[in-house]
Amino acid sequence: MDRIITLDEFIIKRQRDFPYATGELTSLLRDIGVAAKIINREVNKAGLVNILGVEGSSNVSGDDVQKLDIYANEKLIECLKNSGECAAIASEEDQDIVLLPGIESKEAKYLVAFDPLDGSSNIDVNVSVGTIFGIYRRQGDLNEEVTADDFLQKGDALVAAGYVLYGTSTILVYTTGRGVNGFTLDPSIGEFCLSHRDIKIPERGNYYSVNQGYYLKFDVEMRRYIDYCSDMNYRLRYIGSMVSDIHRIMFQGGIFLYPNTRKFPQGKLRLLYECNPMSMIVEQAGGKSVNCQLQRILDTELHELHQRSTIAVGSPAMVDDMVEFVQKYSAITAHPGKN
Ligand code: P6P
Repeated sequence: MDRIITLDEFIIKRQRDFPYATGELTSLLRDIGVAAKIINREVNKAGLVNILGVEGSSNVSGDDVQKLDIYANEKLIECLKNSGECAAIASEEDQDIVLLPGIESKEAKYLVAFDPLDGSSNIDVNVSVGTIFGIYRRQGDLNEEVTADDFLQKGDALVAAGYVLYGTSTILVYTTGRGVNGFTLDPSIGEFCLSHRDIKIPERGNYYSVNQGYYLKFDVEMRRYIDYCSDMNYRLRYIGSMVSDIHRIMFQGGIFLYPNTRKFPQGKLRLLYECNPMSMIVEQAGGKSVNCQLQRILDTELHELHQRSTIAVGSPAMVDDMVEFVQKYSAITAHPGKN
């Protein structure tokens, strides 16, 4: 049996790969790991909330029962204050950015964007949910106060990205731009342990992941591609949690699609803290990620904090197929994904 390598140990060992690294990113990633353990504890007993007291009430121990995504948001913010490396946060749960108090001896160089509990409506029916995070470096003068504009960076500027999947087991998957590694939480020792080294996404797969219920609301070119998936006997798997659906694709191959619909003409998912981090992870594992205008997600200009985007992400050969269909059935000229 391989020696146990904990997330902390792995992060510190990898820090040596970065000549300029001074441990700041290491501290940030470790803060996120701590928050993930705390969130995991609450997610795992969510089903008990109804025994302990419904949300909005106080439970048997007198604590106010919170919606879990608010709880997750607060825990991530709390933990990210620890290291003093994070200057500000952008969260799906907060309309504006959240400035973090500085620590005397520190000059916080990083910004963290996250969706604290993606797919949280699945909680009530005991289906997996996830946390998505992306870490950017502050540009410009560190002495200036952070504004929302500091977050308006392309996904290619991400220094690190990751997700935590609270499923049959809890796994943290992250990249700092040198490959993708997965760590499974061992509750018996309270540590994330290296379980999936150097993840590589299959070139192709037999799964496609899209909300088929919107089929008639998709553009004709997307409907033609979905018909092709069905003709190829690909299996439809759609959990309603982006992290869960993409995690399957990371290991079994496939393509995840959230195209534009009448309700979401720009797409539903958020570029800053959903599409960009997940796209960095997939690309680092050898996959591709484009929007339905065939532009590479990580090249997409960000104009506002909660900007939405369409997305087609997953096995490179399957994203290429989708691009071909869209080109063939529409007048869109390709902005080819990363070669
Ligand atoms: P729909 C969850 O609400 C989420 O943001 C993603 O995790 C998921 O992929 C998508 O929305 C599901 O949206 O419209 O299919 O229910």
